[in-house]
Amino acid sequence: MSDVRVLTASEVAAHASRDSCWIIVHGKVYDVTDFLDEHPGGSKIILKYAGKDATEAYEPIHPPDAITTNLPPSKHLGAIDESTLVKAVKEVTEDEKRRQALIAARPPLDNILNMHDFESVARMVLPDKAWAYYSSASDDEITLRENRMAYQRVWFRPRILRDVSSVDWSTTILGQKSSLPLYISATALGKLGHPEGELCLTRAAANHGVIQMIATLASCSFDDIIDAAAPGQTFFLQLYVNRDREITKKYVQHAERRGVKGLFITVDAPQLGRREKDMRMKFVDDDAGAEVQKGQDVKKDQGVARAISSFIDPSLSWRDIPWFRSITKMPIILKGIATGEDAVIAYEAGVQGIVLSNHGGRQLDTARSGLEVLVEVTAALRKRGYFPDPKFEIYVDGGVRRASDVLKAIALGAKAVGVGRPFLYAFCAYGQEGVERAIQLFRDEFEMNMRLLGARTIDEIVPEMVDASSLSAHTVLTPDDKLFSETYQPLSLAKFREA
Ligand code: PPY
Repeated sequence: MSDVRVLTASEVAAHASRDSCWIIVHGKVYDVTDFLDEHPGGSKIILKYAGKDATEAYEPIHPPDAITTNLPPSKHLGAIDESTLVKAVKEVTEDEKRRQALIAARPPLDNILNMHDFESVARMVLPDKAWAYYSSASDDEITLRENRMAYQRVWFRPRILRDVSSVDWSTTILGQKSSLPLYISATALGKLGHPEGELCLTRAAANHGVIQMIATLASCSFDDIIDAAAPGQTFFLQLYVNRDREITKKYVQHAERRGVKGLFITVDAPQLGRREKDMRMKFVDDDAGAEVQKGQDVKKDQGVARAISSFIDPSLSWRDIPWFRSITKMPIILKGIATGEDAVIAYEAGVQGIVLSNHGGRQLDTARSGLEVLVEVTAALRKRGYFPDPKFEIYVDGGVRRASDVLKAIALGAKAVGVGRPFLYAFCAYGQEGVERAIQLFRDEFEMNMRLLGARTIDEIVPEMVDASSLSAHTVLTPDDKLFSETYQPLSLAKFREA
C-alpha cells in the first residue's frame, strides 16, 4: 500500500484564490499558487478553476505530463477522493445542442468524396474555438488562399499509350517505406477537435503504411502516440526548439531512443503569426475568474496558439545546426524554408532535407506557396551541383488537397508532400475511420491520375509532365467572366441528413 494522501473536494475548494490555488487534474491535486505567474497562458485561466477540477479545460491543450513535469514534487498534494466530487451538471447551451444535432446528421462516410468534404463537415461539427484555431491563418490569410491557388497555376502535360495497367505510387521518405508519396504533417492540439486526438492519426496510419509526423504541441503525449504504434510503424518528429536547450535535448534524444526516424525542426516561427480568427475567440473567456483576480495579467487577445507559444526560442539560428547534429543521429530536416538562398545554406549546413512551407499560411502572410518556392529552390541547388542529390530530400506542404497536387510537386522535384489540415479535419469529423477514408481517397486519386498522366511509378513522374510557366505569375483581381460564371454550376459538397 502506498501512503498517497487522499483529499476531499471541500479541502481543495478551500484553496480557490490567488494566495492559495489548488486544482485537480486527472484525479490528482496540485498546488499551483507559485506557478500562476509562470503559466504561459496567463494566470486567469488557472484561477477560473481554482479549487476545482480543471481536467476538461487542461486536456486538449497540454500533453498529459505537462503539469507533473512543470511542478516540483512538493506541489503534488495527493489524490482526490472521487466520491466527494460533485459532478457539475453542465448546462447544455443551444449552440451545443445544435452541434450535437449536426454530428448526428453528418453525411455518411461513403458520401465523402474528397478532402474538401472533410473540411466542410469539420467546420459544422467542431466547437467554435477548435475551428477558429485550426482554420485560422495569419493577417489577411492571403498565403492560405495562395497555397491552393498555386496548384491551379500548374498544368499537366500527360503522356499517352504507355500501358498503365499497373501503377505503383509507393515511395520512400528519408529511406523509410511509405505507401503514398505524402506524410501526415504535424498539427497541434488534436483533442480540441476529437477526444482521442492524434491517436486517430496514429491508428489509421498504421493500417495504411503512412508516416505520421508527431507535433511538439500534440494533445496526446509523445509516449502515448508511440505506445499506440503498430510494430515497425514509422514516425517523424516536428520540433519547436525550447529556450531551455536541455529540455529540447532530452526530448530529441528520447524520441530517437523510441525509434523516430526524422527530426523536422520548425524554422519559420520565431514568433507566432497573428491569426485573427483564433484571437477573436479570446481563449480566456472575458467573464472568467473575474472575482479572484481583478487587475492580474490578462492575456486576453492571444487565441489558443499565442497563449502557449512563449517557450519557443526566437534566437534559433544557423549556428545551432551543429549542436543538433551533436545531440542526435536522426536525419535533420528544416521545416519552413522559403527561398533558394536558404535552401543552399541548408544544403551546405549538411542537413538531410528541407520542407518548403509557409506553415499552412499561419506565419508570414503573403509569403509564397511551397510549390512556387520549389521551382526557385531546385534551380538554385542545381546551379551549384546540389540537385538532384539522393541524400538531400525536398518536401513541400500547404494547400495539398488532391493527389494531382502531390504529382505536380513531385514532377517539380519534391520527394514527397506534407498533408496537415485535411487529415486533422478527417479525424475531427469522423475519428480514425475518417483518416482511413482520407487515405483511401488519396490512393484512388493516385491510381487514376498516374494512369492519366502516363506514369507507372513515382520515378516516371518527370518535370516534362507539368507546365509551371505561370506559377510565379501571381493573380490579380479581374472582373468576373459573367457569361461563364452565370452558366457554370459549381460543384457541391456532401450533404447532411435531415436533422
Ligand atoms: C500552429 O498553430 O501553427 C502551430 O504550429 C502549433 C502551435 C500551437 C500553439 C503554440 C505554438 C504553436
